[in-house]
Amino acid sequence: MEDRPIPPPPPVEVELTQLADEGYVILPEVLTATELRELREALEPLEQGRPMGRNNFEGERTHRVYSLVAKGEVFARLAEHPRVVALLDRVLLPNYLLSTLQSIRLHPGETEQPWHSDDLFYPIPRPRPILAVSTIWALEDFTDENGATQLIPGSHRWGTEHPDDRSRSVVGAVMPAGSVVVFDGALWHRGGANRSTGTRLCISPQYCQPWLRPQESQLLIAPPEVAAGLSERMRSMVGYNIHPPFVGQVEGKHPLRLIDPSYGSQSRTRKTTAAEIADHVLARPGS
Ligand SMILES: O=C(O)CCC(=O)C(=O)O
Repeated sequence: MEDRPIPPPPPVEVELTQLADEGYVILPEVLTATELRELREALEPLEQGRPMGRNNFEGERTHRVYSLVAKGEVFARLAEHPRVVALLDRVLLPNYLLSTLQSIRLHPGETEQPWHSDDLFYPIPRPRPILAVSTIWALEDFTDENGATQLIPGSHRWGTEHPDDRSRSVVGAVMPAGSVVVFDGALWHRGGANRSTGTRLCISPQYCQPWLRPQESQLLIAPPEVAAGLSERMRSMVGYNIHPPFVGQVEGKHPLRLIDPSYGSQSRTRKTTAAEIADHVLARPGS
């Protein structure tokens, strides 16, 4: 398939309104054919020989590859795609974190996943202010038959109810390969059943507020020598940053000093607001 021009996106305000009202928004056909091919090719060797999931949540007919941020630049780039970042920058606090970056390939015969929300492990009563945002990038067409993610519009505002115990409508995230669904971490959803003869492949980057513990221990996945090869934004997203004034510090210093010896000599205009606040509050190097 040839790359064709990507049409201009709708104003980000329109997407933000749908995200706030419905709890999700689909951004159709964001990736080019070349980007899709690169992602699929990078993933294929990582899936070889992997066992299927260990339970019906991971999916007993599903291959997952976790911790993708350190497994290829192409994955890290996807997790900081500008169309998604434009939304994250508006709904999460500065210095939000990458919570997990994983692929999910449903094979034929996979059954529906249990209903869940992706922020369910944070013990804060619902309804609650936004804690996390999930995204699911379709690397193959998502159809009702092959297990498109099922979403319950508006359920990000629910209290403690479970979808099995109340009336609700369900929408399938039916979308062509290259599209992404972005949703509030509190939205009830599940992977669908794959009743087709092919697979349904996605990559799911998920993000959380900068004061929460991410699902994956990103600082172990991307220790300083790995983080040095990541973009500035991605370093921040894996935790080389602070939530002001000092959550995330190391030895009383900004964690970027671990991977960037010149950090202290950078012009102040290049620093984020958070880094500036940190430098006011935290001890100076060597002190
Ligand atoms: O595969 C899907 O469509 C959804 C997966 C999911 O929600 C999860 O594993 O948390």
